[in-house]
Amino acid sequence: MNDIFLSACRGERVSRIPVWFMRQAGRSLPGYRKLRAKHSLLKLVQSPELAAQVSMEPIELLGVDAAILFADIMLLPIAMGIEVRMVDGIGPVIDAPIDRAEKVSQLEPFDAERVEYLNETIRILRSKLSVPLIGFSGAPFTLASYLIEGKSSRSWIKTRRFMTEHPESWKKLMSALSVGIIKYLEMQISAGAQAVQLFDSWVGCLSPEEYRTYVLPHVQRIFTALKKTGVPRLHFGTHTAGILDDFANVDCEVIGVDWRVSLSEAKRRIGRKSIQGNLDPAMLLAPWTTLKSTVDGMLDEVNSKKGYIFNLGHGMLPEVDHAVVRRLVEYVHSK
Ligand code: 1CP
Repeated sequence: MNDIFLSACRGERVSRIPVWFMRQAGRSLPGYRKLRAKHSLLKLVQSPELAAQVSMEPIELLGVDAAILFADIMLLPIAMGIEVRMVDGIGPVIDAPIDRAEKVSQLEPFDAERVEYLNETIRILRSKLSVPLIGFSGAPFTLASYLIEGKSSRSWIKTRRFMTEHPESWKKLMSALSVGIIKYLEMQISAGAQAVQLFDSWVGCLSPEEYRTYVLPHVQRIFTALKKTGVPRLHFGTHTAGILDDFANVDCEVIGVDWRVSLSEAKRRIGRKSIQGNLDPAMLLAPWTTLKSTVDGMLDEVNSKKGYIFNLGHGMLPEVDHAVVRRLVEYVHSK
């Protein structure tokens, strides 16, 4: 069993730096693409044998030190009674978004039966994997942004307007999501997930003041509730340089950062927690010499085999060549 990822999460010294990549399962990999040619994303996610196969592919092909459950952040809203369509080339679409304060009550309590298949996927993975399995959920802000906007956004105007116009309804929405997230992650941990990551992909659009007022208490509640499970808890977001002091000030083991902040600055602001990141995903498309010198720079800044997990600063792009990624994993392992 290779558990250097878990050791690094807990801040222990490891023999070599653990590596995994956000969005490593799917998109860029040949086995996944073959399966996707035959099945929809939701069909794959709901078929434990196939989903497990997708989670396993990067372990063999890329040589990474952790597997991530093949699922999507939108499974939680689905388990809370929201109808979500996954549209190719766009992402999640909600035809009846929560675009008015009265609609918050449409969100039902988390119903584990609606995502029961994940337990089976996790059990299959645990019986086959020789690296730890990471479970995950979207964070309340990022999930709320899809529920309110109805689809992907790069300005989140409706979300931020909702937040300031209807602070009480916003609180209700964030609380309902947080309770659901806790149950959802507890379910994954009970089934065998050995670490959990909260993806707050879009929260970096907020000011530090907004983050503290509208988001932080809810995220804190989630991490506090999960402490008793004993598994490492990872908190990831992008564009978080402006809010990093608050973002990192939650009760968790690992903070994931993107490439818009240097690892040395992030380390300074994060303090004693472990750090995960932060290669620009586009760097995987650069010539090897450029990629290598960027990675050398990152490793120089970290300068330690304690409390560091090599990862991207955001998800792996579909265009990447897995031979390059494998070479990179071997290179980081050799350092
Ligand atoms: O490693 C993996 O790719 C497998 C598991 C996984 C994960 C961790 C999927 C499957 N989705 C996610 C997380 C996820 N989903 C996030 C958080 C991480 C991030 O920021 O990238 C987010 C924001 C989503 C929402 C989502 N689902 C999007 C993004 C839309 C946007 O606003 O930009 C998309 C395109 C999807 C569909 C989806 N989910 C997963 C895959 C492999 C796909 C693509 C489907 C396909 O084209 O085959």
